[in-house]
Amino acid sequence: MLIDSNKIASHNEDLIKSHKNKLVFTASEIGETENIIQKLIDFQIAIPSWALGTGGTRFGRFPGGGEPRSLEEKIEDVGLLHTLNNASGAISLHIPWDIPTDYQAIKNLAAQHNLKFDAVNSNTFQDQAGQAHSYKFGSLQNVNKAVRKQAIAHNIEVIQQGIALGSESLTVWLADGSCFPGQLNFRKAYQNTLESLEEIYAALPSNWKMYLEYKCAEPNFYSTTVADWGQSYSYVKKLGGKAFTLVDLGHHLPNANIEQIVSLLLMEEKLGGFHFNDSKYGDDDLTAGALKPYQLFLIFNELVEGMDARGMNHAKDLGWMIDASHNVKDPMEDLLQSVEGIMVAYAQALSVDRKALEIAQNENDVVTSQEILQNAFRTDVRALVAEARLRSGAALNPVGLYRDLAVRKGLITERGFKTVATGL
Ligand code: LRH
Ligand code: MN
Ligand code: MN
Repeated sequence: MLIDSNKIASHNEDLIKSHKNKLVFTASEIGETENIIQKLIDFQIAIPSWALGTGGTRFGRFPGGGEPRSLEEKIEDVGLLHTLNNASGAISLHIPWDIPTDYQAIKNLAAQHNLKFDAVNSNTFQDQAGQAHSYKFGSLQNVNKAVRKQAIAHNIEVIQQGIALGSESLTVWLADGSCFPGQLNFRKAYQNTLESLEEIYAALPSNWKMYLEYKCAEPNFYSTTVADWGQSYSYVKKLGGKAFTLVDLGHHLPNANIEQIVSLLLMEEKLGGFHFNDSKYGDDDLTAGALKPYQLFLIFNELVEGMDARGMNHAKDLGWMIDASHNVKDPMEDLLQSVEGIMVAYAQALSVDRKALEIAQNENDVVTSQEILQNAFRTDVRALVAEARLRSGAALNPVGLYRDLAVRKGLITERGFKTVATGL
């Protein structure tokens, strides 16, 4: 299924008048907006292949209709999102949930949809059919060398597949840890993990990055071998210049100050990228910006400040990825909402009066500092995000157009109602 550019044009025409009014008002509030709009046009967020089907929970799964049945159909779905918002120009694959067979054909298909391959993700948190050893007691940390070797070989194979697709980064997330005190010798688990990571790192091409994602708990509930940013940092620091920490917003202990973590990792040149999502309790994987939009804004505030201070390119120097999945929404609509939530937070952070903030901070003027940030957060910047879409040929209201065109209905007709995407 493809969305005709005429359909986007006529949708935009219907909305243009009210959009332009909002834009004029936003510009009158913010002042200089051209720079912000250009940065929004350049910004792209990778879509995780595993989010295109309805996510399950351990209590059940309720597949929606027309879910993608293959990697090709996942690419088509991301292509639809990118056509609607021109901000989802990449897909992140999870192997072996996604098994590329004909690499050239997959690359061609992605190129037809203007998509790049973002980080490839390895999976040593599940056993696969026909696998010699089980990951029940961990993968890279395992006390059994044969298990570690198998997990290392899998990661190296994922790198090879990524090379064949034109990806340039590997994300490693380990479920490794323990459920009970005494189960694990922490020091040996760390050593084994480090040695295993070193072998994987050695297989990285020179232009590649390795992202090491941390998570405080789940599926192990007593200890996690890469539990927090400090532990990830300790590994990536030892590994070398191509290894970075990946921040998944849902992987922290409650009330962690994620924006401060982000600022510190950036300063240490070890921030690799993000898995955006939102949560109330744990790794809830809810829509980005759905629950704590102020936190998301504060994270972007640190990113903009820190990246500008380092002369970094906002669009290219970090890995921007979503990692969300749900039981109750159409995944495509949900992903459009996540991208919008991220872009809004980014636009708000770009609109912060940095000079005034610096002066207020240097004068220890706490009230003014807070006013500056809250003023930016409370300014409605949605017209800037919409304008970025308009200028790049995408839809002013992506969710609205998705519904008007009955995209889901079309996918169900094409693929059938009872389809189940591979993934979580
Ligand atoms: C683990 C995680 C990690 C996995 C994905 C499916 O909770 O965030 O990024 O690869 O979920
Ligand atoms: Mn994640
Ligand atoms: Mn997660």
